[in-house]
Amino acid sequence: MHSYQSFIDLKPIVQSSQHILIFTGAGVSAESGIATFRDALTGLWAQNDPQQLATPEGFLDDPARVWGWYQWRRQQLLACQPNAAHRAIAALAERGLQVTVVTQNVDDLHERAGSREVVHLHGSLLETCCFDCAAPADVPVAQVPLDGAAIAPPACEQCGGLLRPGVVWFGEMLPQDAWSAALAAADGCDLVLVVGTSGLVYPAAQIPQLAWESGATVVHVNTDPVPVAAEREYCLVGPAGEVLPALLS
Ligand code: BJW
Ligand code: ZN
Repeated sequence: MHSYQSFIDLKPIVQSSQHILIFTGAGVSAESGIATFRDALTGLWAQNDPQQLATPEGFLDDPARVWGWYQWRRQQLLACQPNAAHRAIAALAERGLQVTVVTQNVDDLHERAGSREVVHLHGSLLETCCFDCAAPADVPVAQVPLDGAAIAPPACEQCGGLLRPGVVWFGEMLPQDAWSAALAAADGCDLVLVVGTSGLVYPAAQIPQLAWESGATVVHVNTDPVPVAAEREYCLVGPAGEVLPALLS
């Protein structure tokens, strides 16, 4: 059993891989100033009830509370920049090997760092669609500073329904094309880097497991030690913005 490694031990595994799957969660964006969900103090779910803010039922119960909260998060995102972890991941694809980035994040920091074709399992904070008819809508970001207070969502131009953020809430299906792309990458990769995720949310959390079952090596990069139970599974403990540039250089 291998547990907490030095990145130096794992560099040869990276160097000998042909297809690397990068599977990311909120921790990869933490050093950009975006809150994670489950940090005990600063996590979004430590300070807010996910049943109220991240379910279809919560939205229908109080659309303005939910819309205002997401508009505030969207405004925060536009003020944040990609960090060294996003940049190291984008640079990896320039080395001529196949890299697939599958993220649970609703931010666009992988794209802004230069990663192309990012698979978003949980949608995007920057997209908006109709709750009723799913038509996409273009909603500009508010210019006045927001604080998360309630704001009534605009109406859909197609059907008059309420507009909602283009993210995946609890109880909702993941986008079929994104899920299929993630499954294909899990099946075809020889190395998965699991960066900054608690691995608690399904079905996304199955992706590293499926890749391992298909024979891939799994390396976790996390500020908290991740228990590793299997062969071909390792953990690098530290901030992604420090570990990934060292591992992938
Ligand atoms: C660092 C760091 C640094 C910090 N460097 N590391 C099987 C069993 C039980 C339940 C279910 C099941 N299957 C499905 C479910 C239900 C549910 C679910 O999984 N619930 C669990 C919580 C128990 N799943 C769903 O409902 C999904 N849909 C679904 O299953 O559809 C089928 C279905 C339909 C109808 C009925 C039933 C089923 C949808 C899940 C959608 C999740 N949505 C959210 C919100 C998105 C919008 C928004 O942003 O508001 O997605 S929840 C939230 O969690 C967000 C994230 O993508 C997701 C994962 O969180 P993540 O990224 O792992 O963040 P954290 O905070 O948890 O962890 C951060 C990590 O980083 C930590 O480990 C830190 O240590 C680390 N870290 N700084 C490196 N600098
Ligand atoms: Zn509509």
